[in-house]
Amino acid sequence: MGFFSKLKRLWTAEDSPEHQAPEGAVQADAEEESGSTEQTATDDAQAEVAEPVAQAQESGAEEVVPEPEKTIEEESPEEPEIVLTPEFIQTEEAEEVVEEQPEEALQEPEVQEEPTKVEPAPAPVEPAPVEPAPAEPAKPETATLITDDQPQWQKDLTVALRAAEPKLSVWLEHVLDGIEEVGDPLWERLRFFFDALDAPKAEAEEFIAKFADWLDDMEYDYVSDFRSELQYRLALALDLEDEEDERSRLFLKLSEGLSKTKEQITKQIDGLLATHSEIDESFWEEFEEILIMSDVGFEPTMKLVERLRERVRKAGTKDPAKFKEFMREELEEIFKTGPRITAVTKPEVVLMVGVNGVGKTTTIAKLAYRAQLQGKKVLIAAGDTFRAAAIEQLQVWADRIGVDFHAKSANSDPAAVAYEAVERAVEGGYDLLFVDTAGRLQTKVGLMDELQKIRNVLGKKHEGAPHRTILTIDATTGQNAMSQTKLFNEVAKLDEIILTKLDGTAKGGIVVAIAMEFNIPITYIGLGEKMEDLRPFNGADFAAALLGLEDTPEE
Ligand SMILES: Nc1nc2c(ncn2[C@@H]2O[C@H](COP(=O)(O)OP(=O)(O)OP(=O)(O)O)[C@@H](O)[C@H]2O)c(=O)[nH]1
Ligand SMILES: [Mg+2]
Repeated sequence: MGFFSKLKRLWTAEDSPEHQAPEGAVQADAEEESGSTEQTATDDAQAEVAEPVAQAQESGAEEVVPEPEKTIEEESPEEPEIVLTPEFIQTEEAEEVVEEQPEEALQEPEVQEEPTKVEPAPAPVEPAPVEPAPAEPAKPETATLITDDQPQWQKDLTVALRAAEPKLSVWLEHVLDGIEEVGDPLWERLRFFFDALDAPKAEAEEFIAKFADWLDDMEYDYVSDFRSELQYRLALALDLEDEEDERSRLFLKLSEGLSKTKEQITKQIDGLLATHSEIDESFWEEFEEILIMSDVGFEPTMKLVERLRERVRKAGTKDPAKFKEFMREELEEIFKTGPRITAVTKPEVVLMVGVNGVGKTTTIAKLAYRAQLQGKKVLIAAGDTFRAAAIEQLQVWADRIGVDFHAKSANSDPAAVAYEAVERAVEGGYDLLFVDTAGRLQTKVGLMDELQKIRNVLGKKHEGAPHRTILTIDATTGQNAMSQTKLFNEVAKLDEIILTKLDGTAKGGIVVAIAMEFNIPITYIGLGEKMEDLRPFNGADFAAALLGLEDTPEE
């Protein structure tokens, strides 16, 4: 992310056409830059770029490529596994669960990029020592220079970028203009773009080389297949995820991802509003029913209704037209959590917990991927030693996203894995260590004891560890999520919750229930299996998307 920080000062207002330096300024700029630009652009890194193989998959960058992965079913048939199912936890039954949940073949999500936002950064031109400019007096230099000896595309691109709205998506539009496939022209364009952003060459080359490797792995050939990933990577690298540009992309994704839940909640609320001319008792009764049916749960529903009644009362109106706005405000309030202390002595240790099959392992991969794109040095540890397949699955992920991996053999002590991993992370100067854990064990008590042991070991080896204990919850389990959260919070003192699989369920109301019942921040939500489908949770956006309202631009 380092080099990209400079991006924000580029192409500033002064650079916009109207503000261009007088006379030959553009030219001059162009010249200065070109000096550095062109040189960089071409030669170096190209060689290493692997040529992605044919088979472009068409669904755009978003498709997950089927990966050769391990299937969970590899477990030995004769050891009837006792699974700690959500139901088990919910009912808090004795200790053993009878049958195993049908395990799906794990899909290996491929690495995907997340769209990042770019901010408009007009950058003042800086005078740069360029090539000996003959006749002309010293000219102010600009980030992007145009020189006579540049190829026409570079001149055109420079002009286009200068005139463009300073947003990553718009810039990318210009950078990729006319490029349809992977190949040297693509790498030259990217190098030119990085140069124009004044990015250190080594970091730019690293970015390009990693991206080329990824394209190769994915066998993507066409821009249409990887454009989204490229934007995602740039946004993370540039720290632009909060930009409006990127936010609207996310909002769209959120709205789409929540479509089933919206079907349940939004449509019903719209129907309620359409059939009531005022907010009266029958309105509230029907509203309660809608919430309960949407998996908000009984108690949270009662609380939410009470809060809304109060809000409506205070507003002194019975007009149903205002109701959604009230509800949005209330939900935003509910989703708000206090500031968190994020400063820790590196490495930051993240312990992932949750019952079987909720998405812990794939979520670790997605988080590690994000962190890695943000320039962090990441280690992931296979603390789920209960099944060999779990270790392999994580290893495949680590290899795929290019982060380091620590494991011991199957059935070894998870606490020992955690101990070694944290030691390695400290000694190796890692920024982040993710520890995966088993979601199934012989007994619930066994699972909880094990988590406790892992926590103790981590804390002994590295102060404050685990710094974040994250519970992953499968949103499709609806109300079971409540008992899971309660149970894990008692044992593992949760710092965060991540809700996965919101894309496949009408039970998204559970997000509201969790937020109301536990004072634990929801930090990410899973909207699909691809890497870029794990997104930071934004309460205001979520509330708006859930209610079918407009994005909240100021956020
Ligand atoms: N549709 C969708 N699928 C998801 C999401 N997150 C995870 N999955 C899928 O859920 C399945 C289970 O994910 P895992 O990461 O293996 O779950 P786990 O919690 O590690 O499971 P165990 O190791 O068996 O306890 C995989 O097929 C994932 O691709 C999501 O947000 N949306
Ligand atoms: Mg797992």
